Order: sequence, then C-alpha cells, then structure tokens
Amino acid sequence: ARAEIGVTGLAVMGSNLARNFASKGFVTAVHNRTSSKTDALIAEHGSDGDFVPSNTPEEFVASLAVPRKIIIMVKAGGPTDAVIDELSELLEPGDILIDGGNSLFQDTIRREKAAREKGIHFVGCGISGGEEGALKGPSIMPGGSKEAYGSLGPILEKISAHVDGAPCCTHIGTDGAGHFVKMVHNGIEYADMQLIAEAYDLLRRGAGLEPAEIAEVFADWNAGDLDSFLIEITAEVLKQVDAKTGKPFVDVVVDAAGMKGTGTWTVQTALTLGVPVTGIAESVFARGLSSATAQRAAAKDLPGPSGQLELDDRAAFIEDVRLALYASKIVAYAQGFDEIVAGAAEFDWDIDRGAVAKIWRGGCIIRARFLNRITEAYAEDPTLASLLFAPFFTEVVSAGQDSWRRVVSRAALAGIPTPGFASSLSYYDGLRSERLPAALIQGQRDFFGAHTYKRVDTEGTFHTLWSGDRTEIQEDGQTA
Ligand code: NBP
Repeated sequence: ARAEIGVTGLAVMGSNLARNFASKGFVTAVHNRTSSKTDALIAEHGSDGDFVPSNTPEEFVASLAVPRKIIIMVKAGGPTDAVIDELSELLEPGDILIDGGNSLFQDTIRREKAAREKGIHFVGCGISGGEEGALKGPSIMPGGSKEAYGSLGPILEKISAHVDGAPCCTHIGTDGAGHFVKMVHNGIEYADMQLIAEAYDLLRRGAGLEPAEIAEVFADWNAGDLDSFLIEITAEVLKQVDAKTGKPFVDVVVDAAGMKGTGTWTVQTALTLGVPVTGIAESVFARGLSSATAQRAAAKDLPGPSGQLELDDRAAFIEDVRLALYASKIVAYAQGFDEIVAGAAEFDWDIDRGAVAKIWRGGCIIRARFLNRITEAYAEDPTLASLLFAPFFTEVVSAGQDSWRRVVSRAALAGIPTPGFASSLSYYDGLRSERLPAALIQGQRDFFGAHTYKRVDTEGTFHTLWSGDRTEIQEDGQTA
C-alpha cells in the first residue's frame, strides 16, 4: 500500500486528474468500474508517472497508504452514491473520501454527515476547468472538515492552477461549502457567457459586423480590462470557419443552448435564499428560450423591428457595448457573491469571499484579470455589502453607465434581446433607488389579502380596512 492518492472514475475528468497527480510526482492509484478504461489509461500514459492500477474496489483500497485519500470522479447523483456506498464499506476511520464531481451541495451535506458517523472524512470538492484544467491545473473548491483539509490540502494545492505563485485551491468551508461555491461559479459562468453572447448579437445584427471582424473586437477586448478565458475562447470560436461549407462556424451551429443543471441549481437556491441573482437567472432563461425551437418557429411572424441599428459611429458603439458588458459582468459577480454570503449564513459556513475570488483567478472557466480586483476589494473590506460598493467597481460602473444605458435602450428600439444587459441595469437602478414601488405592492397585498404593512413614520404593523371604512388599524387592533 504505497499510493498517496487514488482516483476512481476514469472518464475524461478522472483520467486527466489522475495524470495531473502522477505528473506532480504523486503515486496515484487508479480504478474504474469498467476496467477497460483503467487499462487504456495505463497503456497510453502509464509511463508518464507512478500509477497503481486496480480492477476491483478491494484491490484499489488496498493499494492506498493510510489514511487513504480517494477522489471519486463519476457521474453526479445516483452513480456517486453507489460508489460512496461501495467504498465506505472498505474504508477505515480517518480515511478521506473526496467527491470531485458536480454534486448538488445538499447531497454533499447529507453524504458528509453519513460518512462522519462512520468516522470517515467526506470532502465535497468543486473542480472547475474542464478537461484541460483537470490535466494541467484546475481551480479547486474543497469543502469538508478543516482536519481533512490539513492532510489533503497540500496535495490538491500542488495539482491546482497557480497564479502569481499562489495555488487556486483553498478550504472553502465545512460539508457542502465547496460544492455550493462551485455551483455559484457555474451560475456566474452562465451569466458571463450570456453577456458575451449579447455583445456578439449587438455587433452582428445591430452593427452588421461579420464573425471574423467580431473575433478581432473580442481579441482586442481581451487585451484590456475584460481579459478572461471566456472572452479569449469567444474570439477563437468566432474565427473558426466551417470546413464543410466555408461559412463561419457560428452560422452552422443550431442556436439552441444546452445545459447540465448547475445554472438552474444556482437560481433555484437563490430563489430559496431570497437573493436576486437576476443576471444568472436571465442567462438560464435565455438558454431555455433558445431551446424552445417549436415555439420560436411559430413566432417568426410576430411583428417588431428588424434588429438593425442606425449607426453613425460604429467604433463608438463597439466601445459602448464593451462598457455595457463590463458593467453587467460586475453585476453578475456581485449577485453571485451575494448568494455565497446568503448560503454561508443559511448553512453556517465561514466563507472568505476574497479567497474565493483569488482561487477563481486561474484554472477555472470564469478566470479573468478582474478577479484580482475582487480579491483586493474583499481584502480591503471583508464585509463589503455588495461588490458594487467597492470603490474600484463603483468607478467602473459609473464611468460606463452612459454607454450601458445607450446600449440597452438602442437594443430595445432595434428589437435585439439583451436580457442580461437589461436586467443587470435594472438591478443596478433598483439597488440605488431611494424609494421602490414595493410600497404599492405592499398596499395591494394588504388590500386583497390583509397581509399588513409597515409605515415609514411609526413602529408597528398596520392594516387598512379596505372593504370597510378604510381606516387604518394597528395589528394589535388599536386604531392608529
Ligand atoms: P461522466 O460524468 O461522464 O461519468 C462517467 C464515469 O462515471 C465513468 O467512469 C463511469 O464508469 C462512471 N460511473 C457511472 Br456513469 N455509473 C457508475 C456506477 N454506478 N458505479 C461506478 N462508476 C460509475 O464523467 P466526466 O465527464 O469525466 O465527469 C466526472 C464528474 O466531473 C461529473 O460529476 C461531472 O459533472 C464533473 N465535472 C465534469 C467536467 C467536464 O468538463 N466534463 C467539469 C467539471 C466537473 P464506467 O466507465 O464503468 O461507465
């Protein structure tokens, strides 16, 4: 028993992660339910590092040094439970079982509790970066106990991405905190992608640019404040020409966006927690609309403007779109961090938002230059009530808001949908409004359902006798 770490589940993510461990010098035990995948990994990459392959769970567990550390990389849900059940029978108190899949954080809370009762450390661990990240250095978001992180952390930190010498891996919080933060990461990723897609649509349909020209615009943006993995790959995708037809690749792809569920979880959780993650929600709904192909086909005769903009200064418009994208992106991140704060309060996690921003700087899909600014903002004020209140971000949004408003209004006039840009702007204006029309909603609620309201000038809870003489009573029955 000499393996320092084990990986079970050798599909694309697991095998790349195992290769990453081995390449960093760890003796790596590998196992997969179907042993042909294990054999293939050893045949192709066995000489790249010190692998210990096993065909059965028993052999696999026996090949690991105590306390054992096993990463499960199988399909989330039932398969993950099946593997946990099987391994739990073979493990001993003190061993560490890590779920590196995209599990729902509530499942992780449940699994951690069950494992703890057996003396086993269970670490729900968010891993972002896709295939390439798993192989070359992902962003890693482990939950579980501090004690488990003490021995597991150094191994994970070694295989994670590094930015400025710092690992993109930190202990997020207990039980499900790691998977929760990974979930929000994916939600922000949805919003980021939607905003980029809206910018593309505005430049394509609105300004009449060709995909190759827009690729240049994105490559140019990637050299500035918007420097990020998603902007970079957007330029690459837009540059691509379809070999079969010679058309831009983006024009031969069916415009129905898929999803695997983490965006939906982020929004469902936010709804339960009462956090307005409007940017993330709109991005999930936009994918839903894109996939409603029959309804969209039936809607093609609905009247409206053509989507073309009358532009006298195209360069100025492109700059407006860039600033609108930047401001909307800040809102999406601000909302995501609000969800993390609400989740931490609800589930009793101590999450350092600055540390989260720091480990998102490299390895993961939302890695971006401006995460440095988020880290700095939380370092300056760890209790910041909204990212929008950090001086740097207040300034960026303030400098960009005329552009943002122009883009949203012009898009509305031209008939180009901008659910991400527009909802983010509405959120921003809602947040900064001194009075909101919610007062009227309270009145309506009191009218039809006696739901009561509070007054701006007097303590207490009030109700107006709407169907009677419309006098106001205090909740205790006294006339106010
Ligand atoms: P998949 O999600 O496609 O899962 C395939 C693996 O699960 C295979 O090893 C398969 O074994 C195993 N498996 C299944 Br299915 N049912 C099993 C069972 N009942 N018992 C034992 N093993 C079982 O693999 P993936 O795309 O590599 O992703 C792994 C995890 O990482 C997932 O949770 C995913 O959400 C997450 N993730 C993926 C990405 C990505 O970019 N793909 C990124 C971040 C996180 P078999 O070979 O015997 O069928």
